[in-house]
Amino acid sequence: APANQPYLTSYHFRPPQNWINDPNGPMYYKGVYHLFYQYNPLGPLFGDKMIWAHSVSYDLINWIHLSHALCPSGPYDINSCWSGSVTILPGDKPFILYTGIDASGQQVQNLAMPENLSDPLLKDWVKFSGNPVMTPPNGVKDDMFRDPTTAWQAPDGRWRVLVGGQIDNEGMAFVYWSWDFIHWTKLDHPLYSVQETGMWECPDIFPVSINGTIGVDTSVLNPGVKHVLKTSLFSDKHDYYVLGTYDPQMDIFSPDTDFHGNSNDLRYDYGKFYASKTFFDSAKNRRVLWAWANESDSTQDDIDKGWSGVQTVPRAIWLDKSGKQLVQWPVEEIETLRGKQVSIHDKELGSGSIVEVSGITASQVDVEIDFELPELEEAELFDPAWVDPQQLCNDKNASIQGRFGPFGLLILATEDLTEKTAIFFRIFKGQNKYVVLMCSDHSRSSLKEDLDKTTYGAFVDIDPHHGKVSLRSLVDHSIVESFAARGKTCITTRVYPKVAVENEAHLFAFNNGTQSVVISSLNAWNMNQARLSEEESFKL
Ligand code: DQQ
Repeated sequence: APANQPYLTSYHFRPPQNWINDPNGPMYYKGVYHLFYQYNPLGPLFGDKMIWAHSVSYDLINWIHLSHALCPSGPYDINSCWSGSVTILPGDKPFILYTGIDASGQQVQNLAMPENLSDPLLKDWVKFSGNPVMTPPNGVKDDMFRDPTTAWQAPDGRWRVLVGGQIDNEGMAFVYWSWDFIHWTKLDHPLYSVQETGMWECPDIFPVSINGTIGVDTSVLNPGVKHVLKTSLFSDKHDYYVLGTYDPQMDIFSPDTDFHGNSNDLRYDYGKFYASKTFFDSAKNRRVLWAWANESDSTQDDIDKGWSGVQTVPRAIWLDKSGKQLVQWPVEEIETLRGKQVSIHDKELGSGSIVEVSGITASQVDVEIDFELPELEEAELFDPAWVDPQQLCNDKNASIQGRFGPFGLLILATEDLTEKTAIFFRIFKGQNKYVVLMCSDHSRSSLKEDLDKTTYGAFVDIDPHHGKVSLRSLVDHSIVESFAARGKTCITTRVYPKVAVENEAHLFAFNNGTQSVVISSLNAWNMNQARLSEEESFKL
């Protein structure tokens, strides 16, 4: 990164400058990955003329920035082109459905199509002359109606699409029907709604295979799949999901478990991860998840940096064997950026010990660590009143000694540990099972002030009795994406160390519990920079 830009990421997707937020319309089309995203071409803060920027890739890692796909132009989107999705119609025809902020400030849904289907990069997009195709339904406020999903075709041949909204603080996903993708009719009832959850932004719905990790097209409906419904809750800026059954006759979604939109519910990620969207990647038969990771620094910092926001590393997403939750793992292509490797094997971490992982550039690294656990009989008792894992991580931060844990990694740390981001585990003994807590503690992440240093935490649904717990962290200057137990629990965080930048950054494994744990293996790789180029420079 340039000397005056220590927080600029090296392998996370971002434009050269300015504000970005939600990923829009990701797709794989004829050998090319497309990512559109919310972008303010005028500066580093959110703007009142948001557009769809457009980039393409052959591997989801290296990207070419193209000209903007959608900019405000007609009465139906003159005040912004907000989030939406792509659906590939039969005959290989991609259609964008997006939210326009119209001339009167109301949220409407619009269509756009590629100008030239034989252009391999689909550079130019034409807005449908009949826009808008949906306007806020009766009883729905003008600014509570947005973010259409990828549409799916039910067995009756009719297209369905969801649009996020709320009525009287009841968050919901409206369903629209169409035979031709142009004329849309709203169903009387929403697909699903939950009281007191407020505005539902960026809903997503997709099938997952019940057996195995293979992803399927959004329209697939058979006994081999179940459905995921995701909502981005505007009120608390988290992406929640629930597993359940989609009934194509009634067009309703029945969740397997209660859903309230609070800390008892499942999230894709328990850190900074919002407005996410998935797509089916037919090249590798997987479902891929993108999300926006906002900054945690101040508005003034963003103005000084000239940029704000990155996209997370795309993740493959599938149903866990338990059938009770999803699992996410960075797409395998990210491993092509791995350079120099250092390893540690069979190293005991006694009480209070710390081991430096030296010989790598710790500000830009992919690290995987497997801990081997001893007999857990003596674990601290878990108090059933501890229902909020984030609070628990806050109360028991990295400096508080336990029995089994805290143990984990100290990331973007100074040599003297005055700065460090601690990603760690604690293990407790519950009523009839052990409880594994994962924490991402940023309270000491920077000597700088004016940063959001909120600690994040979540439970990891594994049985540590079997002796192992693993952690992988992707570190990229100001973002750390961590995956516990091979992707069962994920926490993404933004951190801005003052001293522990570039070559001053160190990486350690630590154990601050009274009991020893063993690093059965640790592998860390320097990460090379991804190529993010403008189209012109790419041509050279
Ligand atoms: N961001 C978009 C909206 C969406 C929100 C505007 C979610 O369409 O509801 O940039 O971050």
